[in-house]
Amino acid sequence: MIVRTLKDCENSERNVEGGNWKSVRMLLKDDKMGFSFHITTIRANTETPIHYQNHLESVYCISGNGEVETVEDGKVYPIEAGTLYILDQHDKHLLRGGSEDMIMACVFNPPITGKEVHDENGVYPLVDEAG
Ligand code: 9YT
Repeated sequence: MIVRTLKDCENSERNVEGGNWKSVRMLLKDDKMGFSFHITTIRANTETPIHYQNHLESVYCISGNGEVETVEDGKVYPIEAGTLYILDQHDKHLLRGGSEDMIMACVFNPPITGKEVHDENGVYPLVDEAG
């Protein structure tokens, strides 16, 4: 069994700063679980374009508020504590922090590798257009 605390992971290289967001990667590919698990903070009053072309992701809001827009149809979904959004179609989306930071629990299949994420397909619009 593996046991980790958020606090320990925050004080390690698992804690990654992304500008509009920060993410603590508590479980990664090398744990060989078939998924990865992240506690991500989406900062208030930000908008981040995301397109996970190679991964499925579920995102559960623990606290805070914001919204997610699916780019293809322009639909906007409010997010608050207790909301789960599920990117089952590799949906291109815009994630917006509201008046407060959002704390999210995120699961990826296949799992994220630390390396891959610095080169994350689609988090940056340029990468997305090139792809
Ligand atoms: C909300 C969301 O998509 N989180 C993804 C994880 C984060 N971008 C990371 O760990 O790189």
